[in-house]
Amino acid sequence: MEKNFKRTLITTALPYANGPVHIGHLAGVYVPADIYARYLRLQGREALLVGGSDEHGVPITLKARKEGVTPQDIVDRYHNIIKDSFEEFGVTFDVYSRTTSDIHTETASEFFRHLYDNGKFIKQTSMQPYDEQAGEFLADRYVVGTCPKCGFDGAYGDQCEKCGSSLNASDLINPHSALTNAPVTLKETTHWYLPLDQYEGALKEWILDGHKEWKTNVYGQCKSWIDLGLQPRAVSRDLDWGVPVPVEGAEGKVLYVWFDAPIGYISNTKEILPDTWETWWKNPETRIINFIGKDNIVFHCIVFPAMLMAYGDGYQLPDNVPANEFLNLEGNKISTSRNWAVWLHEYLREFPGKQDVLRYMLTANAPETKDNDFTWAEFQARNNNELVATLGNFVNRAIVLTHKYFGGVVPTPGKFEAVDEAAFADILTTKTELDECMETFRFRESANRAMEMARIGNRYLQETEPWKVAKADMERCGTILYVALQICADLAIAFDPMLPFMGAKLAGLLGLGDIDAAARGKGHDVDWSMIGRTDLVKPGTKIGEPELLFEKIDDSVVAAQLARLERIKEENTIANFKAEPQAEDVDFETFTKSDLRVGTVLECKKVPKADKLLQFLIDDGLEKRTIVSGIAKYYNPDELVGKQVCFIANLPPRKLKGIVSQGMILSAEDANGNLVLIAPSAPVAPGVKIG
Ligand code: B3M
Ligand code: ZN
Repeated sequence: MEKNFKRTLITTALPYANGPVHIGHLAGVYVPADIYARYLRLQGREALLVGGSDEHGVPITLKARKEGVTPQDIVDRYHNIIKDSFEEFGVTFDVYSRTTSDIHTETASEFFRHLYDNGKFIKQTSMQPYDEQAGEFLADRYVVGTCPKCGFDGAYGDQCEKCGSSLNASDLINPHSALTNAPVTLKETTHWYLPLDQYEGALKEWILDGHKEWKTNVYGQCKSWIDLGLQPRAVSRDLDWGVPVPVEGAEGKVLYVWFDAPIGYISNTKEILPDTWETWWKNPETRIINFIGKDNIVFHCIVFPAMLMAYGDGYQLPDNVPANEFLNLEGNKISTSRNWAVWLHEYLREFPGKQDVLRYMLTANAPETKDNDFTWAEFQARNNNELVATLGNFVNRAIVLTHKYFGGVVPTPGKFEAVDEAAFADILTTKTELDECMETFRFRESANRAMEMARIGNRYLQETEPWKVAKADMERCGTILYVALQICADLAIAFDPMLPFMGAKLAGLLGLGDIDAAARGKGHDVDWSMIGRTDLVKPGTKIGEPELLFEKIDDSVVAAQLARLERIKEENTIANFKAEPQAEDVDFETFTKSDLRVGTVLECKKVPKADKLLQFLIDDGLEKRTIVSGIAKYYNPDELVGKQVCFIANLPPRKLKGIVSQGMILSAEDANGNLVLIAPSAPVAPGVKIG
């Protein structure tokens, strides 16, 4: 399988610039891609990491309409937020551009025109969803309705975000317009189609026969698409936002966003390498890797490759498409529209200097083979138990002891003993495993292998006890610390792709040189192959002062994040609440017969053997009355004494658990399904009538 590639072009799915990026995007695409790029560059292998924002398509225009601004406003706002947050997060893009750039418009137009001129498209007229009220065709997400597969009533005309099925507008139950809510009608229109069926044989041979090494989730999806039989796919849309279809008679039509977006990888390469971009796209010695999420598999493995085959001219197909599954957040699907996410730009603000903690969490818990859950409790545990207690602790001990016994100068080692040789050998074995994981895109296990090196370090210090040896044999103590410092240097390099901020700090402390430059392909003080060497940190080097690499995260931090999510849940429930239809009218006279009053709580206690019931003694202005109410789960009885409540006074008394209840206290259900008492907004006299 391994060919002799000279360079690697790494692309990352272009996020829609209709919102900031969140942990789902990071775990699925950007963290693994950056790890891989840094890993290659640290080896001195040539790599290019290409990204950018996807600024066309219905996701953008829908958002613009919702806010009453132009699509350009939306993409300008989010492109900048996304770009800046990636940079601050340490993602080493060689280019991060956008699909509204001139060079992209030119490149995508030329691509279409080339296929058009070579007869690669078919032109078809068909009936398409249309909104009579708005006078517009309803492309993709402009049609909403009920998913035929899972019954979700907010499914889009191209996809159900609840169950992930890929759909056509005509599959939806009760399809209506996202613009006006009007029922969808059909109107005739003409589009260009890429006849995917003509590429079926070639795709089969390339993927099903030629790439059996691909991840099973990716290979499996490709196989089921191909087995179902490929159909021609429209590559244009009736929209006014996008790259105009560059042929005559196509007024009011733009390229389908999934036609232009992957060409963005090419345009963005051209943008930084105007003279040599073809080396990255058309040279068989270049290996192309597309990092994406699972919902983009068909576009990257079937549609875009068919476009490249249709274009010809030496365009290379990806060698691998290591798509990840989805990350959930605290048990629920991440959703931009429901604000159910941890947003990168907010994380950076709330956790300054803690980029590596999130990078580590998203790597160690990456959804590589199945959907995974991000929980704040695990975030805390991985930080406290792994980054602080295992990695940070080992490095700190080695550095502190070197300062304590050798004034912070790397000691000259004596002869290595068996335990020293064994530690070096263990590091080398672990490095081989780490390499294997990195090469096969198994970054979860890479994090585990790198952490294993810290465990090797901790075990080594535990076994050799330099703090005891120091009392009797300073030379041996020096050898032990020398070995420990070599392991620290191994950790700086081995972890750098995953934890680049820690890597740079530690490399600096140990005088290894500029590891970040090496990981960006802009210098080469440090090389991956140095891991495991016995002379990485030189004797006589003055190392930096001990400083903690990671800090403990308190329970209160987790609690604050969970409280924030609770609030979002409540906001969503309130926003999505569907009020019951109004009850039948009652005449005024009937209504005035009900006697609603305010009362003051004199006493309140739990009803024994009834976990739902509270027994109230109410001052109702006339006398005292007892009312039993089913709100024990939501209130502590002591808190209610002295409070005012509203109640229906003239219901016939009824017995509950042997207690005669004279009336009913009014309450309503809140967003969490808890009952809340209804009370006057300012104190009134007990017995005052409501009406
Ligand atoms: N913007 C879909 C997405 O963000 C799309 C990816 C384009 S990659 C060329 O999931
Ligand atoms: Zn569905």
